[in-house]
Amino acid sequence: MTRTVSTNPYSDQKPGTSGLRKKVPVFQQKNYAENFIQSIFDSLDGFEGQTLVIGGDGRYYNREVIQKAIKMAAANGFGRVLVGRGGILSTPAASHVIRKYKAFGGIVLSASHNPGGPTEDFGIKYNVGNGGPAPEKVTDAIFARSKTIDSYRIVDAPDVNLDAEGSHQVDDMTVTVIDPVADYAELMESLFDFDAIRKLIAGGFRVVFDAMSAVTGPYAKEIIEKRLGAPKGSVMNFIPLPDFGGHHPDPNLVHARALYETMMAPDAPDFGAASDGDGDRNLIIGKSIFVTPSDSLAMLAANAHLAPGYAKGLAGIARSMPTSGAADRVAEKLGIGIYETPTGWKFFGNLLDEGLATICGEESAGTGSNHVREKDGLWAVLLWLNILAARKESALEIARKHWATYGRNYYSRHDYEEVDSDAANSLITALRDKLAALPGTSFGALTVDTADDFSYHDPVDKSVSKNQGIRILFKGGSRVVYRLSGTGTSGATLRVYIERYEPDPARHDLDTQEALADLIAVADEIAEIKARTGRDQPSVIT
Ligand code: G16
Repeated sequence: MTRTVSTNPYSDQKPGTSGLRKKVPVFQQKNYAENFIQSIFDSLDGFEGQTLVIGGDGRYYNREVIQKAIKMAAANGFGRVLVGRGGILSTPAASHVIRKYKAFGGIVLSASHNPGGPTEDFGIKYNVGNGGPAPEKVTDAIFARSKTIDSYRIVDAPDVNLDAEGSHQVDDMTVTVIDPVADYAELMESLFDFDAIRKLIAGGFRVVFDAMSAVTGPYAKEIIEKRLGAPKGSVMNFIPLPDFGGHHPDPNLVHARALYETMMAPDAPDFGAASDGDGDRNLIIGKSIFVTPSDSLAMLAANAHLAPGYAKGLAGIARSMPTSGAADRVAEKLGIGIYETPTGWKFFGNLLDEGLATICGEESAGTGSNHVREKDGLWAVLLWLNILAARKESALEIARKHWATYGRNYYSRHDYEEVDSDAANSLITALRDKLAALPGTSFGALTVDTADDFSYHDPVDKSVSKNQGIRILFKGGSRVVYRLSGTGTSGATLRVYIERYEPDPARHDLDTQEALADLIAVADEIAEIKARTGRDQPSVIT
């Protein structure tokens, strides 16, 4: 039986870079999750009788919100819900399930790489029928609705048993609990040469994958150990835990330090990788080499034709604006399109749907392709393995040859986390005010060529997204980019992206921070980072 429950709106339900992310106690406030879910449904048209996919990364509060979402979907008129067993669906798997079963859309419960637990982060994101995150016009409508909502609809029904596959009736709606891994594993097998990877591994090539006690554990166990034959134990931390074992499930050099150290040791395995809370990010570390996400995008694009799923070549490459220009050089050589979008995977959706881009990537450890409409951590790992199997060279050799061919884009991101929001906002405002005066100004050997606040004109739907990051481009191709994170949940996070292009192979073995030292100093001088944030150094350097 459907109930209409009166509620009061909350003013802070504005989706960020990727859905609504808040601390668990915020989501536990009366009707907070219900309001947001009803605001999603109220912003959509035509889902009567259609399918909704629901799943999450298994973090604390996942199961509770899944039960609410199921009962609300029934009350709002969906015909069917597909939900992952245990409430689990990695973000890329959810995207695939939406596409495969022609669902109307999906609700993905995750705060990605942010920590989980009773006082940590939770998130709700809506994905549309192409399997990708809702575009801005939809998230804007959801936010607008959340500010005026006065009731939500829910059926009175017992909780669905999420732990066994099978179908149940909730009022007039069918709920099917599905295997969260099977469809995704089959998709991966259709894209990559599993025989070649199996042979590589059988020949003694050692792979280690850190699932960071997050959602990719079951996926990586099935694919890397079971289907590709890596020995038991190759997948570490494979049980998804509600608090990720107390760690940040963020695959970067800070939070995946142990993996990094393993890969730098003299007896290191051949290939190391990790993925994040919800399985869409990746970290790639070859024996003795960390491959930056920007370089990984360029190297994957340059070699993708070695995998069966991409043997016909790529239509184009897309990267977010702060991602380094390494991929641009590959696109140029291949004679294919390159697209520069704002941060946020949602901006790739139109390019993928229109067939303009095949592979996309972001500096924030996200890479993916037109196989789904989300970035995909395991996909990147498998494409690397396929390339390694085909080229019979190490990751280090592949990287060296790549730089020798295209030049090297030294690249680093400096994050200042939990900065006072007012200080961060005024830093950005002050930078914006300076932009017009910067071109022509010199800082030591560096002279500013152009400076702007990035605006994106979507070539497909013609929408315009303004204020997407401040770029300062220097003569010779170096640049500094500043933006505030749209995924943090406490204070503000200032991200500073620093890049320098080095064509000379004799200078491809420098330490990245040293290679960028002059730009790092200028980045501070122009934005007055230390003075305005009160921080002597970044919280995280990647
Ligand atoms: C989300 C988006 C990504 C984006 C990243 C960084 O990632 O899906 O497309 O690059 O945020 O966002 P920000 O710099 O605003 O923190 P995820 O993995 O958190 O979903």
